[in-house]
Order: sequence, then structure tokens, then C-alpha cells
Amino acid sequence: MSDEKTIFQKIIDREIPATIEYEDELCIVIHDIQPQAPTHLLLIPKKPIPRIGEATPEDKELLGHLMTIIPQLAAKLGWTEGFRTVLNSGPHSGEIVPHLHIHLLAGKPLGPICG
Ligand code: DGP
Repeated sequence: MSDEKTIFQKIIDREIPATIEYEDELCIVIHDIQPQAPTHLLLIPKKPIPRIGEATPEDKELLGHLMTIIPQLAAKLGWTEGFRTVLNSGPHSGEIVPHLHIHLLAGKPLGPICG
């Protein structure tokens, strides 16, 4: 594994800018630079777990925390018609950034995932 910081670690460390929607001691939520929906957020734990496929039982509390942030964001941003979550893991998923992140897409009908 590379020791080089990922783009998300650089954002967490304030080395590069991002539009921040939410932050607490365990995670940060930023706006995706290439939005695929009217609102496209990335929910990122500050712990640099490369991907969900490499999370361990030790990460249980942190992963639970991330899940609880989602409904809070949905309420704050008024996603009353729903939203999509996407969690890529590894080369076959199309993952680009090897730092766990949950995509949150909202603001238009997205259609069935297998259409
Ligand atoms: P994934 O394919 O799941 O690894 O998604 C990575 C996402 O990260 C992709 O939708 C584009 C976004 N992204 C890449 N670089 C940057 C950046 O510098 N800033 C922000 N805000 N998003 C980025």
C-alpha cells in the first residue's frame, strides 16, 4: 500500500480545499467535484480505511456513526423524495480514491440501479 496521502486525506488535513457540508471528530462530508446528481456528497471517515472491503470488526462503531450521519444530512438538506448511497470497493467497482467514502446522491429521480 502506498504511503502517499489520498486526495481525501489532504482535504481532511486542509492541504487542499473542498466544499464542506458537515464535519465532526470522526468524519467529514464534502461535495463531490464531479457531481452525478443535483446534490452529490461524499461521507468520509477521518480514519484512512482504504475501502469497505478492508474494514474490520474494530471499525464497527465508526461505521455505525457514519450510518447515523446519513439521515441527519437527509433531514437537514430536505431529501424528502429520497436519495441513493453508493459504496465502491476495489477495482471492479470503479473505485478511484482508496480512502473509504460513501456517495450520497439526491435531488432528482435516479431510476432503478439495474435498469
Ligand atoms: P470513487 O470512484 O468511489 O473512488 O469516487 C471518488 C469520487 O471522488 C469521485 O466521484 C470524484 C471525487 N473526487 C475526486 N477528486 C476530488 C477532489 O479533489 N475533490 C472532491 N471534492 N471530490 C473529488
